[in-house]
Amino acid sequence: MKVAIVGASGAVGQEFLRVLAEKDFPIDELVLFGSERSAGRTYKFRDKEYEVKLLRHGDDFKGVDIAFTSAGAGISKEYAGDITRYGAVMIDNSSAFRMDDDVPLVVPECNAGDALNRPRGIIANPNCTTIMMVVALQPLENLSHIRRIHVASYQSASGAGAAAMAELQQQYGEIIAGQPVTVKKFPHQLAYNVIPQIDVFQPNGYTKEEMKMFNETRKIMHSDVRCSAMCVRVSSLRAHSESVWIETERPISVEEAQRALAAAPGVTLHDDPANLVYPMPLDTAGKDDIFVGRVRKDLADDCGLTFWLSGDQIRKGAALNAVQIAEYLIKVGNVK
Ligand code: 2RA
Repeated sequence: MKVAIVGASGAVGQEFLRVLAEKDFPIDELVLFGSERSAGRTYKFRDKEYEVKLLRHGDDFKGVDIAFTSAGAGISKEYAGDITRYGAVMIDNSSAFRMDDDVPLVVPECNAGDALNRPRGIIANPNCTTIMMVVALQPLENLSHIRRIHVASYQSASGAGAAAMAELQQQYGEIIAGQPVTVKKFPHQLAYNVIPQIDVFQPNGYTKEEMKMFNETRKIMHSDVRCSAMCVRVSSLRAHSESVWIETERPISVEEAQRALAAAPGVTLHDDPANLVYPMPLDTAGKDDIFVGRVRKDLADDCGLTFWLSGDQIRKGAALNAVQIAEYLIKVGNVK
């Protein structure tokens, strides 16, 4: 298997290297690509050093079986033709193709089979907040159709990339040293703050991030569900959390929901409030599963259930989900 990573120096690119190494993914040959800024850097993978090549138009993807791309929507759009021309499957982390009808949007726990129908050779990896939520929603949807979702997210600095994580840490250092605070990657200072804006505002008053949760959830779950989201940046470093309220067609009891969640692939139930057990980003960072807790009835809705989740945005929210898609294709013999 020849594997390419585009955007190898970014937070997600680096996580691809870790996840692929940990999982013993079948790689005979690995090629790393990046921008002019990162070309020439070297990274270790399974005891061998690999140099990042400059991403350019041409035949560099000839012979590549799977290309994981995470370099932004503009780069994905510009290079998709070069990447897929000779048959490589492009598993794309950007928002470039997510809502295109001829590009499947896949979370293996929900709709792995959609990955098999990819007329353009492209499979899109959903936005991190959507991935994390649908992994927890699928076992509940299997019990009773979810009609409505309300969700508030608590998104860490990592969602804005490696430089943003560094900026958050720098801000705390500057505050402690009594220096002016550097603000480049976020619309406001994030240290000691929460920012009720992720991505840009749309004409309806929601942000792009919030509309991703509405649109992507419907596509992945093949559902008419309506999802109203409020996405907020908080000063945790690398795991996102979400408060979720759902309304189902028939009422689901807390015990029934807990049983379904505990048995679901990709979910770990951490729900023992009497012993102060509930998911928190400090504990879920670096882990593969989405952790769910605080499951309870919605006091405002007889058919409502509410819960809290937390998961590593760079792993399941990005690199791990993409690698799991590739693992599925390998398992069913559908790479080329
Ligand atoms: C964020 N979800 O947290 C975005 C990244 N895709 O900023």
